[in-house]
Amino acid sequence: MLDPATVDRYRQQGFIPCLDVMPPEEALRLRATLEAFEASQGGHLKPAQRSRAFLLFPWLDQLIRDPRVLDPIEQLIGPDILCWSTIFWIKEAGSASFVDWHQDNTYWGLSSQSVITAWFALSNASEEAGCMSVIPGTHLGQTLPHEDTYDENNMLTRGQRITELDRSRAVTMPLRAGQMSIHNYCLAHGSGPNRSTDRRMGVSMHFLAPDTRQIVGNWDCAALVRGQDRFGYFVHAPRPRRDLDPVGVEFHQRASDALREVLYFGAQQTAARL
Ligand SMILES: O=C(O)CCC(=O)C(=O)O
Repeated sequence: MLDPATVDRYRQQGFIPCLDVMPPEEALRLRATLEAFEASQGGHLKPAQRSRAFLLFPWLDQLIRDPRVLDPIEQLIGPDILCWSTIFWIKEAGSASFVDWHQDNTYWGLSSQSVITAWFALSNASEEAGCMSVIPGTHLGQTLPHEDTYDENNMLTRGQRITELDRSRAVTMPLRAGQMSIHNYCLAHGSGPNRSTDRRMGVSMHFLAPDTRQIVGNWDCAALVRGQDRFGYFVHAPRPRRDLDPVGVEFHQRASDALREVLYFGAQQTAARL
């Protein structure tokens, strides 16, 4: 349960740096499940398996519905909740992968200003390992100009970065396995490389209220994870019963295509249509 001061701070600053979700051992079991899957296919996740994998893996389908994740989200956006997407953010030990400063509302094509990301740590995400940083309050200001760099180490689709930003106010959000941070998707955020000796593994979960519309493309989906959807703007995703359940895999293909369109063309279309 979030106390009123924390809710107030979230509204003003746009983030909650650290919430306990589950004990580290439980999170490390989820990590082991994911790593066993990776090993079963001979290495790492395939690029298409990074996004919307709640359609592929029952453990992730359960995490996006876990009351320990959803109770704080409900306090911030209300009782009816859709999960629009999830993304795995895995930085290998000692890797140069980073996420440049960006605001997600500039390219997700969503009509709401209140979309929330919960970033859940499957391993320890220390400053050394490249945990996330945010610039408090930027969710309330103007959307900042971005450019596409296509930098191969920038984990964002087009290597996006905010062109000018005062980083002196940045706040880091280190987490241990089993904790999560929360941020408004309009908030400027990013993360540095992983200089630690372990993989930095996290999954972001993106929650919105059902009155939100997708304004890019003709079709989009989301999982109804709590309450009711009285609007019907998103097709509801099916739930996988086992890893790579054929029903989920087929739906995931369509969902990934739709998401790719959003992530590549969202910036132009969002700017043109908002
Ligand atoms: O995992 C990271 O370092 C960045 C994640 C991110 O940009 C996000 O969750 O919106």
